[in-house]
Amino acid sequence: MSDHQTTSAEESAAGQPPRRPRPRVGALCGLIAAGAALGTAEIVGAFVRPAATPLIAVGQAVIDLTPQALREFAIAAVGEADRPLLVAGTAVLLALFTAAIGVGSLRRPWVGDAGIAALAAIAMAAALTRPEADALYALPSVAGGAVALALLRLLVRTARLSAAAPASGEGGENPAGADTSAAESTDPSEASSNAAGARPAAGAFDRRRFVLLAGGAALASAGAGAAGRWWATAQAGVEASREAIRLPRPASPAPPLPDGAELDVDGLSSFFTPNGDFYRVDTALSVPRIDATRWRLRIHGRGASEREYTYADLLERSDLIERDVTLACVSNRVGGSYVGNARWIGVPLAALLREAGVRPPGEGGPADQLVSRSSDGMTIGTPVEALMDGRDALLAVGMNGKPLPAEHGFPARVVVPGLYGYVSACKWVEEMELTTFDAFDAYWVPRGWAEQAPIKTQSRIDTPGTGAQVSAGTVPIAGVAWAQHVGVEAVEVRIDDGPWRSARLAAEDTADTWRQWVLEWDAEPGEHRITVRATDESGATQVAEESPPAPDGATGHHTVDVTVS
Ligand SMILES: Nc1nc2c(c(=O)[nH]1)N[C@H]1C(S)=C(S)[C@@H](COP(=O)(O)O)O[C@H]1N2
Ligand SMILES: [Mo]
Repeated sequence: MSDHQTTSAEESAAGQPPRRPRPRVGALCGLIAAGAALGTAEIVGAFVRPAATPLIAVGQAVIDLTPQALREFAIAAVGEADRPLLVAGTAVLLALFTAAIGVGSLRRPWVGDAGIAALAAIAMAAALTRPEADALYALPSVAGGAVALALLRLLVRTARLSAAAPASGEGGENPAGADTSAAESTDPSEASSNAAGARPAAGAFDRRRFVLLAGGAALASAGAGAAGRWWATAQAGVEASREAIRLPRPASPAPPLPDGAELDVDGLSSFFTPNGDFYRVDTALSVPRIDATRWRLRIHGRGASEREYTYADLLERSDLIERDVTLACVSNRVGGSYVGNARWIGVPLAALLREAGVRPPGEGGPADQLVSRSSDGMTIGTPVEALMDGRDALLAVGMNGKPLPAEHGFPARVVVPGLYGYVSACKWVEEMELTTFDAFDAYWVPRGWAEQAPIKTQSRIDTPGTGAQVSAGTVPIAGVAWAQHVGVEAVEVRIDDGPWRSARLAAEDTADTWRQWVLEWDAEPGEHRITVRATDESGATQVAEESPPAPDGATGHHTVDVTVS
């Protein structure tokens, strides 16, 4: 064996200058303690309250507390990656912080205690302030914090005391390392030179014992993590039960898609958006996994006699309908992707409300707002009048022939033609309360979004894409246009500053769905800007004036710049 392989324990045994643990050992202690905290919280959370694990709870609190402007920016900047980015960002901050407290606690153990207590308190506060929180939401953070506290102390003591032992009581005489820590805190770069052996009184660092302990702890945390994942798979039992559900044939099926409703153009959105491609917008960091056999929907409030429905109640009803409805998000930018079209199966919401004795305001009913609440505490406020005015407002259970995917609200969600998702489309809905707009502000309203928000008429160019290089000659320009519950009457396209030309519209499915359109363009070489605008059946044409999504939906024309050669 060569000399290069001597460990520090062997070095000290060989009488070489003993070492004090380096800062990076402290950092490692901190990181391992953090890992153990997360692993512990993960496994406790999995069995108690999955949404209460620290990364999820803190990330969720960040989502709810982030000022709207910043949120808009984050969504614009990173698109749908904002969710993983948020979790990763939280994890990185946690890693940096715990590494720092690990280093600090090498000389001042209270730094570790205080740091971890602070982290656990933050995680606990974040979990307990979730709208759906109960006392058990504190448990993952408390358990994780306790384990981290004990482990960090143990690791640091192993690194410190075993290091101090051979140096005849250095640790006892100078427990806080007062002079050394003062020197090192003024100049961090000095710390590494000290650790490199300049300080003679420091003891050797027993690497073997430390590695055993640290490795064991890391392994145990990973094991806890794996157990958590195993539980997640066990929860996929919820997924299996979802897959096994047979949706009944609706009493009123959707009429067949008319011929010519779907154009055959490369790059054009398909008429029906497959479930796997359907945009997803919600505030949930962990998708609620709800067992349909235990799910209940409660309807109550002003002017309503309380009613409760099970999932089976819904499926057994004789008034199930199937309808094609295009869903859109208010935060969709002009030309954006937060819009999709699906064939939904559900119970007419008006029928459920009538069963509860609800009358719309137009008939003298006392409630003008229906507040839907989801299992994760989202609140969405919808005008009762719109729900009962004859449109196909649904409590949906099926999406494109399948039970709702978990991401899209299983077991049941609301779908209302013509209203943006944040004022209608509550996923994972468990409660509907009849109230008034005066009496209650739903989730997004105090965050700067309009109380009521019908979907604005919009059009989008799907192909060619912006920045595309195309060859001169005939180029199909195609896309989709929507004016839910009103209907699209015309789509026009303009090249550069030329005249508006009528695009060919695909056949209309219903006024509640988007419509594809195409224009054969005789493209001439050069740089060109393509602009689109739609006119709805009320005769209103999309305005050119650009306004941002907040507070009630973006306006402006979608444009695409292309190079023709
Ligand atoms: N529980 C819950 N439901 C929700 C939301 C949410 O954050 N939580 N977001 C709403 C918004 S803003 C939109 S646009 C639609 C999006 O539905 P999707 O994700 O199925 O496309 O869901 C609505 N329903
Ligand atoms: Mo939305």
